[in-house]
Amino acid sequence: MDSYQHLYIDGQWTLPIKGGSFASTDPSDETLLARVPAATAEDVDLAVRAARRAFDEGPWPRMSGAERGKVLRAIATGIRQRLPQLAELEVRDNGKPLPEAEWDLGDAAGCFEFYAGLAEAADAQPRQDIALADERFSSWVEREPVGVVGAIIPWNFPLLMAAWKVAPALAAGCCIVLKPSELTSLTALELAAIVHEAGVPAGVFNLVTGLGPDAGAPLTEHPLVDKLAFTGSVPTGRRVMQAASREIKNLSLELGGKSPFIVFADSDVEAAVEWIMFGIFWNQGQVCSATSRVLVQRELYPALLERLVAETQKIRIGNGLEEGVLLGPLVSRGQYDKVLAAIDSGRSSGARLLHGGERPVGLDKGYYLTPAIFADVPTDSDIWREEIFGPVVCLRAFDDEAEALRLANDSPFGLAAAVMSRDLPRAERVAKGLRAGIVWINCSQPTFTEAPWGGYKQSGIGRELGQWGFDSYREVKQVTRYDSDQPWGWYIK
Ligand code: TXE
Repeated sequence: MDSYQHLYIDGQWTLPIKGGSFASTDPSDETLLARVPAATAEDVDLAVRAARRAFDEGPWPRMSGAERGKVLRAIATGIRQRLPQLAELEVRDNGKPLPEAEWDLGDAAGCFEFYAGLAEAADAQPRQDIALADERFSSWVEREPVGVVGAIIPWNFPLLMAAWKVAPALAAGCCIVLKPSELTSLTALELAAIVHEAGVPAGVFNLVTGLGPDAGAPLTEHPLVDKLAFTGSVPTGRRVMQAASREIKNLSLELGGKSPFIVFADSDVEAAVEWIMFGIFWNQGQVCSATSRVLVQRELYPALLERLVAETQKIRIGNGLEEGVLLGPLVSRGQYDKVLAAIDSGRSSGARLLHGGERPVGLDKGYYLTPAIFADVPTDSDIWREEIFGPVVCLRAFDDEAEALRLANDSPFGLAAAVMSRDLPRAERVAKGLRAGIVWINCSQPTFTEAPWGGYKQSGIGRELGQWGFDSYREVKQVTRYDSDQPWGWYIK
C-alpha cells in the first residue's frame, strides 16, 4: 500500500489540519491501494488564500507569456519523464488498460506544451484594437487572467482532466486550487510534485485531495475564488452552479452526455462496428462523450447487430496491466452498482439484451463487467435517456434522415454526436442539424487539444481546450481613450 500524507498548499507539502485520510481502492481486486489525505474546509481556506496572495501580489500573473510557457514546458517534461510510473499508477487507481493510460499521459503532457505555446504567442498580441465608429476615441481590448480558479475534476481521466484545467489556467496567469476525485487522487498528487520541481512559484498551484462535500463544496463556496471550473455529474454541477451564483463567480461546467451515433445504410459495416465499440467500450464506457445511443438505418441494422455482437465477444476483459486487455474493471463499487442497476432496468424496459451485462466468468473480485449490447431500446426508457457511464450500448433502427435527427436530438444532453455515411454532403448536413458541441463524421471519440470541447443543453457551459479553453481563463478588458481636444459637451458648450 502506498501512503500519501500531504496536501500541496502554498508551495509546501502540508498535513491536513484535521489529520484525516481516506482509502483509495484498486478496482481490479478491491484491495486498499493507498491512503490519501482528506482536506476539509480549513485546508481549502488555506489553499485559496495562498492562491489569492499569489495572484494579487506574486510574480505569476505579471510574468510574460514566454516565462510562464517555460515553466509549463518543464511540467510537460516532468510528466513525460515519469510516464511509465504515472501510467501504471493511473491503471491501479482507475482500472483502465495500460495503453489507454499511456495515451492519457502523453495527451496531458501535450496539453501543457500546447498552452505553453498559446502563452508565448499571447506576448505578441498584448492588445487588440477596436475600430470605433466615433473617431474621437481609440479603443482596444486587453486580455487578463480571471484570477483564482477552483477546479474540481472527475475520476475517468484523472491526470488528463487535471491537465485540461491546470494548463490553460496557468498559461493565462491564473492561480489555481485543484480538487481531484476522491476515487483517483494519486496521479494528481504526483502532478503536484512535478509542478513543484518545474519551478511554479508558491501559491500558484495548490492541491487539496478530499471528499466532495468536505473539500469540493468549500472550494465552490469560497468568496476569494473568482472562477469555478468543474467536470462531473449533472447533480453536482447544479450544486456548483448554485454556489457560484452567490458571488456571481465565473463558471465553466462539463457535465454528462448521452451521445448519439447515426449510421446510414451506405456505411461500411466493419468500420461502423469498430467506431461503435471504441466509442462505448474504451475506458470501460466511462467517458462523457461515449457513443451510448446508436441509431442504425433499418437496411443495415440486422447485419450491424450481428457483427457488433460477434466482435464484442472477442474483447479481452481483465486487469488493465495485463497485455491485450481491452476492458478493465469499472472505477469503483458505486459506479459498478450504478451500471448494474441500469442494466437491470434495461432488461425490464422491453429492450433486447443481445450480449453481456454480467460479471465475467473467472473474475470473482474486482468491478468487472461483460460489455452489454441492448437492441430495439424504447426511446422513453431510462437506459436510452440517462447517462449510464459504463460499457453499455443502446441501439435502435431508423428509416430516414429526418427521423434519425429527431431521435438523436431528443435528449436533455448535447455534448457529442457522430454520423457515418459515404455520402459526405448528407453527413455534413446531418452534422449541422445535430444539437451538440462536438460532432464526429465517420469516426467517434478522437479528441484534440487544439479543438474546442464542451456541450449544449445540460451537458454544460463554456468550452475547454484550444484557444477557447485559454480564453475561458482570461477576462476581456475594454480600454477606451478620448483623443479629441474638444470638450465632451455634456455641460460645457
Ligand atoms: O460524480 P460527481 P461521481 C457522471 C457519471 C457518473 C456520475 C457520478 O454519470 O456515473 O456522474 O459520478 C466532486 N461540491 N460523471 O459521483 O459527484 C467529487 O469529489 C463540490 C460524468 O463521481 O459529479 C469529484 O471530484 N464538488 C463526468 C467531482 O465532484 C463535489 C465524469 C465529480 O464527482 C461535490 C464523472 C460537491 N457537493 C462522472 N460533490 C463527465 N462529465 O465526464 C462531489 N464533488
